[in-house]
Amino acid sequence: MAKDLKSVDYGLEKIFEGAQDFLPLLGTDYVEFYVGNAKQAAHFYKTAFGFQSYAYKGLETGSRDEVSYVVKQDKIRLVFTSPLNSKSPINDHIVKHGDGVKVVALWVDDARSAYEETTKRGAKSYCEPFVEKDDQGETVRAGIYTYGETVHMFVERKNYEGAFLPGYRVWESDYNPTPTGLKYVDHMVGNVGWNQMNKWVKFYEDVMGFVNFLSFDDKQIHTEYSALMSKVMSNGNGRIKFPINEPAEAAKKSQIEEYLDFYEGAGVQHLALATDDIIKTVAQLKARGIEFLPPPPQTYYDDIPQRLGEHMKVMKEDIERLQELSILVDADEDGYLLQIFTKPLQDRPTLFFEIIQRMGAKGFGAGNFKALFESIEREQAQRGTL
Ligand code: TYF
Ligand code: FE
Repeated sequence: MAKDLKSVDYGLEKIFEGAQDFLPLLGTDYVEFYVGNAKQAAHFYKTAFGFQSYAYKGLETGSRDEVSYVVKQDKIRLVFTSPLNSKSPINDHIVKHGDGVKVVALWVDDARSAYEETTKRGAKSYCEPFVEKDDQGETVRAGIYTYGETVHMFVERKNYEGAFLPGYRVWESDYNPTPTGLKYVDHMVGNVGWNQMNKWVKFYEDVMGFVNFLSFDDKQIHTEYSALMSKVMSNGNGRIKFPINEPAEAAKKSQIEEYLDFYEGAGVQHLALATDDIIKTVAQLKARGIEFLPPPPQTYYDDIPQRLGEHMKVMKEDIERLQELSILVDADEDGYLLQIFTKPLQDRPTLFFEIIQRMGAKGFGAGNFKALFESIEREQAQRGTL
């Protein structure tokens, strides 16, 4: 099964010349969530997002302290992990943060080298390289901390043929709802505390060899009420993109601050999942009960031709259909993109998903920020946290 995770052409190869090559990354390997009830979480992500049963470990496989369900859709693998008793340290994570992302795992050819190169540049160790084996071969993993209690695991699977990782068995299930067209993780965003953004930008530069290829300051990212700053970090081949947000001072509470309050610290704010037919994907997700931010006002859709300029000529999607589904559209010099954001996916207003379709554009939808943040604020107001 390791075989189908071959490199994908993201159209970004080698554009980040300033990046360093001491940490070659092949792609996102998996994203692991610590949740209160992994069985139910996996069911939700299968039912609502069309993920497929993939791998499992728990009491039946000899895992006495924790249970993990792995689901998959094209290149995307999500792991939902829960503790099986009160002694597991996973409990502390859930008590503090609620359900959330613990591990952003990165696929490498050499996990020992990834660990050495990053720890010698100052990364805080989460776990030293360890080998896991079964009759399908062996994997090597190692982990370092990033912002908050979030971890990057380096996953080396070149000598492994099995399902997911040793210790897991294939999860056979008769229940596998139709996929919704989600293909790969486009980017993953971290929210960090006040004035912490540049510290984490430096971490990704110095420790991981990434480059800062886009920045948005509070003059660009603000509404009447709130503000934030964001810098996008990318590895050299462009497959791993991590925007980092921090709150900025404004009239009312920033959405980043709301996140930090409820997550009780820094953490993953959103996963952007790519599709190549956003209209179909979003229609499916809505039919399955996923809630998205409500559409921006009519003027937003009236302004699309002006915002898209040249790209309007090649845009295939019907604006009325986009509006019906509350999909946003923006363009940059390379092309246009379509995007939409779910409401928070758990009880605390913390993690959400973005669905994105890139039609050449390499940006993050800066032209949508104002309309998007105003939508988020209408939700915040309903929660009494604006
Ligand atoms: O990843 C991005 O930059 C876009 C826009 O709190 C965005 O998806 C930025 C900040 C934010 C929500 C969305
Ligand atoms: Fe995003």
